[in-house]
Amino acid sequence: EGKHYKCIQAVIVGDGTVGLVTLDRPKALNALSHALMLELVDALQTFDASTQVGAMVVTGKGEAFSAGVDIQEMRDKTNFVDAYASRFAHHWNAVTAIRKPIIAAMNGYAVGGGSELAMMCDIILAGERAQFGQPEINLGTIPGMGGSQRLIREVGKSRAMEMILTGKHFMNAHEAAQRGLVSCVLLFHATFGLEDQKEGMTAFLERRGPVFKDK
Ligand code: CO8
Repeated sequence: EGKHYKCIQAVIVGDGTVGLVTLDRPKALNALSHALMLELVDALQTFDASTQVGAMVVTGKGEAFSAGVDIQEMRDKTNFVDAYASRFAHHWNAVTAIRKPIIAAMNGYAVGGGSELAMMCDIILAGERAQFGQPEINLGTIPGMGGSQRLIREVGKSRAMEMILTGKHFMNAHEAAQRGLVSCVLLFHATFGLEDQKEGMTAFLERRGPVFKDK
C-alpha cells in the first residue's frame, strides 16, 4: 500500500510497523532533485502521522544511497538573491522535524547532500561498500544542509574539515563505524571467514547445539 510517487517508493513493510522509503533515481545515483525531496518529506510525514507505523527506513535503489543535490537543477541557480529568496532546499528541514525514528540504510555513495540526508536520520546502518564524502568544494559550493555542523559533531573537527575543505578523502564504512558516524557495518560476507559460522552451520546440520568460540 501507500501513496504513489515518481521519484521514490514508499511502502509499509514487516509486520506493518515500518515505513520503508526507497530513493528511486538509480540512473542519477539517486540525486536529490526538488521533486524527490518534496516526495520524501511527504512520505515521511505520512508515516509520522500513521498510527500503524513506529519507525522509518530510508534507503537508495541501485548502487548509491545518494550522490547529493541534483547538480543539473542547481546549475540554473546563478543568482544569490534568487537562491536566497526562493529558500532553496528549505523544505529539507522537515526531515529533522519527523518525530519517529528514521534509519538510513545505505550502501555505496552517500556524498554531498546524500551524506547530509543520512546524517539527518537517527541511525545510519552502512553496507561494506558505503562511502561518505562532502565534495561540494569541487563544484564551487559548500555543504548547505547541515553537513558542516553534523559531520563535525559525528567524526570530529579535524576529519570533517579535511573532507569539507579538500572535497577528497571519502570515508569508508569501517572508518565511519569506528568514528561513530554509523552504528554498524553489515558484515554478512565476512562471517564466512569465521570458525563460528562453520560450527553454527555444521551444528545445525548435525542437529546439535553449536559450541561457539567467538572466532
Ligand atoms: N546530480 C545529478 N546527477 C548526478 C549526480 C548529482 N549530484 N551525481 C551523479 N549524477 C549522475 C551523473 O551525471 C551520471 O549521469 P549520466 O550517466 O547520465 O552521465 C550518473 O549519475 C552516474 O554518475 P557517475 O558516472 O559520475 O558515477 P561514478 O560511479 O563514476 O561516480 C560519484 C560516482 C563519485 C558519486 C560521482 O557521480 C560524483 O562525484 N557525483 C557528484 C557528487 C557531488 O558533487 N555531490 C554534491 C552535490 S552538491 C550538494 O549535494 C549540496 C549542495 C548544497 C545545497 C545547498 C542547499 C541550500
